Amino acid sequence: MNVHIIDVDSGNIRSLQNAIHSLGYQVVLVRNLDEAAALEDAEKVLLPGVGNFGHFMDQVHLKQLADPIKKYINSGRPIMGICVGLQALFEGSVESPTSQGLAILKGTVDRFSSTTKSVPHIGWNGVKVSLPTRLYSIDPTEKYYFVHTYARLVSEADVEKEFPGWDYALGRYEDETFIAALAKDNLFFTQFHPEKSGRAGLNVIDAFLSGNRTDGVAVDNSLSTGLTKRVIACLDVRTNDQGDIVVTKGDQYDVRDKGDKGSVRNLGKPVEVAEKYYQQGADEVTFLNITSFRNSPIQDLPMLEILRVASKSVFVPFTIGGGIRDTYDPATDRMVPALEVAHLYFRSGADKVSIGSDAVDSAEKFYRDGSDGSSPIETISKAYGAQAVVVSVDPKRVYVSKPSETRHHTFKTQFPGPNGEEYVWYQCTTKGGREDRDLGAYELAQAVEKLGAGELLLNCIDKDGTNSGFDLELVRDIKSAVRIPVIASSGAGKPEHFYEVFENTTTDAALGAGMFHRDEYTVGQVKEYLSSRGLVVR
Ligand code: 1PR
Repeated sequence: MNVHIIDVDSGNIRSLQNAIHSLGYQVVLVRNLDEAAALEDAEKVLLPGVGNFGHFMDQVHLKQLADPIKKYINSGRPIMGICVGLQALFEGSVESPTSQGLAILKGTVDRFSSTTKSVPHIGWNGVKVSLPTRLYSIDPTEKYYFVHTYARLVSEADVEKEFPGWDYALGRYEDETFIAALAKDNLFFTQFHPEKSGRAGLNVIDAFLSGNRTDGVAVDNSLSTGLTKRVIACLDVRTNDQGDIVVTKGDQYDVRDKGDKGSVRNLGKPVEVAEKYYQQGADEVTFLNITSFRNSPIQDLPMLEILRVASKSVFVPFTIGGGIRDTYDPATDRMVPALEVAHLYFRSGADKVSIGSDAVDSAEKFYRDGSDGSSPIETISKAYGAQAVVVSVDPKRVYVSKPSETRHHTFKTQFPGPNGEEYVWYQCTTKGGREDRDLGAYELAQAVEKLGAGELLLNCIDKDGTNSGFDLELVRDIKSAVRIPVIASSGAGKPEHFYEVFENTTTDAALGAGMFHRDEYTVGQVKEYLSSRGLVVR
């Protein structure tokens, strides 16, 4: 059977295509009015949406796809919307008040409150389902991957009244309850990404495509399981001296062996390593192309190829970093905007892009001149949504005796410096730690949040590769600076370190590299340990 996907260029649809292929179906893309003619005979349609509601709906209207979609829906044939595809059901969204939804349901989509929690809501969340279960295998004992700032908020008490006749799944994000899925007659919509939700998500897509709406999953049905703690595996990728693309790992960013030859450490092939971590239960996989400041990503086709191949068998979110900035492309002799570079990655299977060096430039410019909407963070965030833009920070510790010695934000450290200095600030670096900048990580975090970043990947050069645990002080300090989620990174050496950072800070996720690459521990062992200590993990 052919499965038709409405493709309005809204983020990563390759993963959805790959998920459908892996289930044995063919995909036909519907990208404009001409191609919409194929909907006349379509049997199953998917409406995936990622990112900004306004961008998504405006594209639907611009490409004249709203009427063909409504016509298809009115014919009674099955359609499944995903993420913004669910939000499109409503009349509009506070995200883009001037853009019109499909208005199949009354009301608008709201924004999560960030008063007491990180927003966007990113990660694996449990759901509660209406009974009897008629939601295409959505299973309350599983967790599903959500990534969104906006949602249809609802109270548990009112949901039946507000959505009469609909089967529904609800998610709870701390103090707020939201619609996680809706189904009625031929309509099925999920706020989560089934194509990024591992086996549990593939089961949902499979049930929809095979028309199996009721398979009566046994339920432990409560709203108690909210967002889990995410464990992320990170692959630093670069070309070694033989010209092969390898996973490597540095000590404090030095990736060369200490011996005579000083060759680049080779810890495996990127796709194989990513598959290994997916099988072990990694909640996300991050690829950092660590030499991209020299090699233009436009020419870096192997990196794109790695993503394309990995996304065929790895069904959890991918972040890709390295070289996301306005770039000169010698092949076409033109400047390629960062938005276009990001687009290449999204089309190849990335869910988020991570911006490192360029974010420091943008933050400095922001403090100097304010914002004019042109920075890569802003342009990518506007088109693909804040949740698709991660800023990767490479800070290092600088000691001072008293705060007045520097204009940067400092705090009192429990680990005084070599001369007994009691205060520290964290200096931003660029180009893989090679260049020091006159900007603190705290100030950077606040600037990039204002510019539209949706998450911070917080490395720490002092801790990288040391196996001595995360820099808890740094994590706490940056968490206090922003409301967007923070991924703690650098220093993980054993499962206890993950527990320590989740218990002693409010970090949203924690990332490990070396300890996994050297096979000292598996991701599964980390999660088992966290679970044994009472933390909720997937
Ligand atoms: O500046 O936008 O082109 O992005 C370059 C990206 O590459 C940045 O995200 C930067 O952090 C990364 N990068 C550049 N050089 C290096 C290097 O190691 N020489 N790697 C590098 C950063 C740090 C983490 C690492 C954790 C965990 N690697 O990603 O995975 O520290 O390690 P551990 O668990 O073994 O301690 P741009």
